[in-house]
Amino acid sequence: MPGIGFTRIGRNPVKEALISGDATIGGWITFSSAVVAEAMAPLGFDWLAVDIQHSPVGWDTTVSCFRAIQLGGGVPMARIPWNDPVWMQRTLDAGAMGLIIPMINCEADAVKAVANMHYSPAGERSYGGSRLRPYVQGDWKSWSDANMLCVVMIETVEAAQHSDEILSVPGVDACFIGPVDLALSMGIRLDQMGPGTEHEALIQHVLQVGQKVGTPVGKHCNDGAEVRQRIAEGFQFLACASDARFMTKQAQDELAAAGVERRKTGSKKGELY
Ligand code: 3PY
Ligand code: MG
Repeated sequence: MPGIGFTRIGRNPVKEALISGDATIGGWITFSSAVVAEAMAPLGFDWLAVDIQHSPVGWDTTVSCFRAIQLGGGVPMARIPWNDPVWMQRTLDAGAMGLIIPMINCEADAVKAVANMHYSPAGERSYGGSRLRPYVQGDWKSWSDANMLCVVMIETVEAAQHSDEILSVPGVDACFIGPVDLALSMGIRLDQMGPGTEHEALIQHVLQVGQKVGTPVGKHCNDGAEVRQRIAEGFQFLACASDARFMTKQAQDELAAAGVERRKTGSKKGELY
């Protein structure tokens, strides 16, 4: 009996799209649930990131989320807790096809991140039992070195000031602006972001640098309307809010539609999650 079979993974379509100059739209999994990841995966996101940095997700559940995303036809990614070889190498082995790496503040941080995405001789990744290996086309080492997506986060003033060096490091596939940490690093309140602010000027500065050096720029967006606006501006790697934001917003809307005035505990202006 042949069984139901599985699809072999050729190229990483997110990496290909970015290289072609296209925009990609991702979803953000904070609910620590493979069932949520499975529900999100077939909806049409180009990639889905499990947020290991800012959610209580455990290791086994992270693996289950990657499986669920893959099953639904999405590209599994993760935002790891730190620019650390242990997190990077374990998360890649667990089945991520790309990593979003927080707090990359200088060229050396970016060089370190890239090194841990690649096996020797190009990098410093240790070789082990990677979960995706049976699913890819061809030789695992070559596939992995060519297809893992390295996305560095620009989320401090220092990072924005060094964005030219950071985004010029070979192997940095894209950057992803974290607007909230960027605001905190500027010493401003979260309601001081938006059009006409210094915060927005820094975001646009990073976009211009990315376009100058040829590295795609992304951002975590509040909602679909912002994703659309940022794509029109030239951003290419956009995350649309989060699973938690979708659920709480819908719940609030439905309660309001039902005419129920209850506690207002939902996200406030400037909060992504
Ligand atoms: C931030 O806004 O700081 C983020 O990390 C968003 O993902
Ligand atoms: Mg952040």
